[in-house]
Amino acid sequence: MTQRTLVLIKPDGVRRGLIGEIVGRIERKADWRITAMELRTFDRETLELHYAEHAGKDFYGPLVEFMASGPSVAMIVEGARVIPGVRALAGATDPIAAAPGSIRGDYGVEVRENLIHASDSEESAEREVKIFFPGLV
Ligand code: RTP
Ligand code: MG
Repeated sequence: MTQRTLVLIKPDGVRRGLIGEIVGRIERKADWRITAMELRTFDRETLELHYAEHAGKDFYGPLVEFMASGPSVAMIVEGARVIPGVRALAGATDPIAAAPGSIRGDYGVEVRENLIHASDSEESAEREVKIFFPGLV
């Protein structure tokens, strides 16, 4: 089933020079393709909308600050089973619990600075695509 998902390479991934590594893992999956991509420091308003489900949690403020601390890569990835697929490539939220071989498992140590975001459902994907690529239908 063809899906689309919103993927972010977070500021830590960009700062550490891991754009190519992360994009490469996504591009090498059969059938998947990147259909939109932007490198930009996103403003707090955009990030607060994106993380609205976490508003009020203790990690929300520091999370928005971190996400606004430098450029991220936002992209739309389309292809077969891509929503659960990129989540699997990313690994568990806590990089120490994430399986070795996953992006977080291979490169992360901190829960907040965990390199990548990927939409967790079709509803989230459509909501997040509109936030980061408002010009697209
Ligand atoms: P994401 O939304 O970024 O793809 O990650 P996720 O679904 O695996 O994790 P989620 O629970 O949605 O949390 C969003 C992001 O918030 C940061 N976080 N910090 N306890 C903490 O300090 C904490 N918990 C979560 C992470 O950057 C996480 O990816
Ligand atoms: Mg999430």
